[in-house]
Amino acid sequence: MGTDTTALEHFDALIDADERIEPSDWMPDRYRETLVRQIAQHAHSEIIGMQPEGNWLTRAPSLRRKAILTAKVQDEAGHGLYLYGAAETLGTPREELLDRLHTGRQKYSSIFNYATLTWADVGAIGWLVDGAAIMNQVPLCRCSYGPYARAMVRICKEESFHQRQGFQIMLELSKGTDAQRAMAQDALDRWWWPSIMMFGPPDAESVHGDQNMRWGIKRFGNDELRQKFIDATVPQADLLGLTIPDPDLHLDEKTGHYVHGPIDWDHFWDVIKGNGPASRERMATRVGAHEGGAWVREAATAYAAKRAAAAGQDGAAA
Ligand code: FAQ
Repeated sequence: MGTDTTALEHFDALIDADERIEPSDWMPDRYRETLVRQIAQHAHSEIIGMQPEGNWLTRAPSLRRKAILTAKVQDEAGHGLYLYGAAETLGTPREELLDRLHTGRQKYSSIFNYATLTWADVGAIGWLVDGAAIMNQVPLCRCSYGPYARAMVRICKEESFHQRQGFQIMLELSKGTDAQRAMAQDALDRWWWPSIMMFGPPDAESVHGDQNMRWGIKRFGNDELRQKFIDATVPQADLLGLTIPDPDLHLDEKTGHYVHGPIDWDHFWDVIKGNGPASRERMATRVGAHEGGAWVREAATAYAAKRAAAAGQDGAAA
């Protein structure tokens, strides 16, 4: 008991001093659990998030666009890798984390439950989804858990490139033919509300928000980040000559913030329960890819075991 109290005091002191908690440090079980939950869900989002854009790799409008999109989708796989690695430092193996995803015990971001119907959706995802991801994730570079914070630094740099490529697609379409402008507007119409839902429920309904802010995992609440995103994005939509599909959206001159209309939170909760337009397809594809890749994992494990055995023999002979 005495030891635990001292350990807790040390942990609290590190948090109060805004220092990093490292894997070898003692930490409260709830801190560990919430980090495993958040980092794993973040990792799951990155790898499931490869699917909507992966859908357009074979139909990109030019070789240049195809190369850029391929690089982006590969980056998302890399983000998953860094994040599963960060989650594993908390003591839960990757196999277990993936099992939690595949059996529906852990979530992935609501945003990846929508279909990509046109090429403009690839632009809208880069512009809005990566834009929202950056707004949410830059503060995570200062997260109190060291391995997560460090993983986020590189992820955010790559997300910036993703956002720019998406905006550039939207810019080209919005300067194009009537049909291209209509395609860009249609993509904005379908991706706007899901993008602002990505930040999570309103603060009043956030389950983990307050505690995670006290622990320095989150630095801002869901509503504040959503507001920052809206404030940054409305002028970008103006520049594109596109209309945000919210008739109530207006600038409050006094606060300098945009005021948005009501968000359909019933729809959000329904989507994260697995009833989004593409939810079943996403999970079936993910589970199929995992099962199809079993031979790669078996071969890698067998190779590692053979090398370890050979090293053991060398050691015994020496
Ligand atoms: N979707 O109490 P809170 C990306 C859940 S990566 C699904 O407020 P918290 C890059 C939440 O888990 C996108 N579930 O939760 C990319 C909790 O349920 P639980 C992913 C959501 O943790 C771009 C419940 O609701 N980013 O886009 C969502 O304090 C393009 C109550 O919520 C991250 O994961 C949601 N949107 O705040 C890739 C960032 N929102 O777990 C490919 C890290 C909430 O108790 C292509 N995560 N829930 O069952 C975070 O910052 C936080 O976890 C929040 C939620 C802000 C997502």
